[in-house]
Amino acid sequence: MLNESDNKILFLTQTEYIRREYATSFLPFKGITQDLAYRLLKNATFGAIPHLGAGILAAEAMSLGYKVDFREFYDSIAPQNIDQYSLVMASAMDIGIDKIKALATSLQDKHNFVVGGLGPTAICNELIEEFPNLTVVKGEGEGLIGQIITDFQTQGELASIYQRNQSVDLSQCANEPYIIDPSYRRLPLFKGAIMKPIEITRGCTQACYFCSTAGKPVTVKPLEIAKQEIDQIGLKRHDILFFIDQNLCGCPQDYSEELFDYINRKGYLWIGEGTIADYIGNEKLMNTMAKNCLSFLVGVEDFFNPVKGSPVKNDMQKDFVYLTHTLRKYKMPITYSIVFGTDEQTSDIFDKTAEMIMSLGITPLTHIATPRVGTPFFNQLQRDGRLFDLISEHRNMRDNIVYSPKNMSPQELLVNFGRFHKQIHHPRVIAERYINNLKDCGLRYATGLLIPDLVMWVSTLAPAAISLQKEGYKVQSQQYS
Ligand code: B12
Ligand code: SF4
Repeated sequence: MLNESDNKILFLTQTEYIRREYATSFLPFKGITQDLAYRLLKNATFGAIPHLGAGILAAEAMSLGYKVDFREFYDSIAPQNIDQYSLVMASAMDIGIDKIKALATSLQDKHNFVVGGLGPTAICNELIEEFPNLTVVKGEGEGLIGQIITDFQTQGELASIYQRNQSVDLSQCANEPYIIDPSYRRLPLFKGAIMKPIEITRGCTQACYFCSTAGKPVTVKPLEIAKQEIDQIGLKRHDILFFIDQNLCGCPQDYSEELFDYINRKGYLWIGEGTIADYIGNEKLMNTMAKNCLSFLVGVEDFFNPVKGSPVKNDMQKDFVYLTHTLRKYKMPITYSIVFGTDEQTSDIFDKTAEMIMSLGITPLTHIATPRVGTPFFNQLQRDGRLFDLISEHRNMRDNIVYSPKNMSPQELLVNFGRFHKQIHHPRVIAERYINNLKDCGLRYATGLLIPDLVMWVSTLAPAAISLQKEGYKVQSQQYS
């Protein structure tokens, strides 16, 4: 049995969107100034989004009398600081797998270490084979924390794998008390953040071949519960409601209209992402959504080649010019997610894409196609023997190529990606985009789109340039207008 003072859980979760070493490596200042600049950047952008999944799990532990402390997953923590916790938990995406393995090595034999999230779930069996003392939660963790704590208290040891019998159905979330328990909102990680995460749906209507969520059925929270949760967050004037849903447009249209009307009446700003093409024909809904939206991410991935598994993305491609004009007319501040390095693309994709972006004046969020363990894309690359770099941290979509694309060499992809960024996220181009957006659509629209532009500039251009330099490549600059 545990003493009262032992009832403490350390929860390690990723909160850095832009890894500290990347963001600071190019800053001209050093020491405290560098630290301050990094914090400012982190808090003003996506880096300050707390992990909602971890909050929900913390609520469950707290309801059982446990205290939960959060620490950044990548921070190093002195062993004596770990000793005060009876359980150590960590959440990791695919990118954090190697860090999970390093933590499991350092904690094994001494601590009960429980891991979960998309990363460990995808390689659950491999992990427990390599680390027999490790506990992996496969898939969603709701309801399992209680079971883990009970096993720990009664038997002193944990099973290797915990898994729910059924996946969470958000329409029944009233039966999953931790999802709607607001207690974790009072923890410093959540209270202190400007971006307040909330989820309305789980799953997605599409099945993109590179995505870990593909094929998961969509479930939606009852509208009254969603509104109640928004009220419970207690947003302040400068806070932003961040819908973490993989695809917010999985909500029925009348539901979304009522939800965003409620948000508008409260005067809250919000950010989200989804397959907006599903909604675009509904003028009333679009106007309601656009009113207080600060930024909405739409996955297009490629303007010219089909996206396997996504009928909506392929339809968007066909009518892309109309789509962008219509969304601009609604003053909906959209960033378009674009991916380079897929098997369909040849090296002319960079110039064609840059021309399209510049001619339409849209804001892109660009990534290097990156295989996620367990997806059809990953399995295909593995079957073909095209994965040459298995370091999980290199799957960061920014400055590393971990596989050989079909129609270009990894070097060609990296060099062109760096060159593309020099053009599209050049400070002059960002400034021009900002001024045009300001003139056409006003301050909220322009500022909402400036944030992702700046994030791209910092998070991708700098590391891309650094990595190109490291590799000895010369980036040729070319102008688009
Ligand atoms: C908020 C968010 C972030 C935040 C916060 C990070 C975080 N830890 O969540 C920030 C901005 C930092 C971030 C960064 C990145 N992110 Co992100 N992020 C999300 C987002 C939108 C929400 C996460 C969330 O709360 N989900 C809801 C909860 C309920 O689900 P969950 O997190 O999976 O948690 C459940 C289970 O997995 C499980 N579980 C999870 N952890 C644990 C731990 C334990 C101990 C247990 C028991 C159970 C458990 O229980 C939870 C409840 O059911 C998701 C998309 C999404 N909707 O999930 C993407 C997502 C997780 N991110 C993703 C990616 C790719 C990234 C980046 C690599 C992007 C980039 N280009 O840089 C970076 C990585 C940064 C880094 N430093 O390495 C991918 C991960 C894909 C994968 N298979 O790995 C996702 C799925 C988006 C996507 N569709 O591509 N992200
Ligand atoms: S639309 Fe987005 S969340 Fe849905 S399967 Fe495609 S990439 Fe994944």
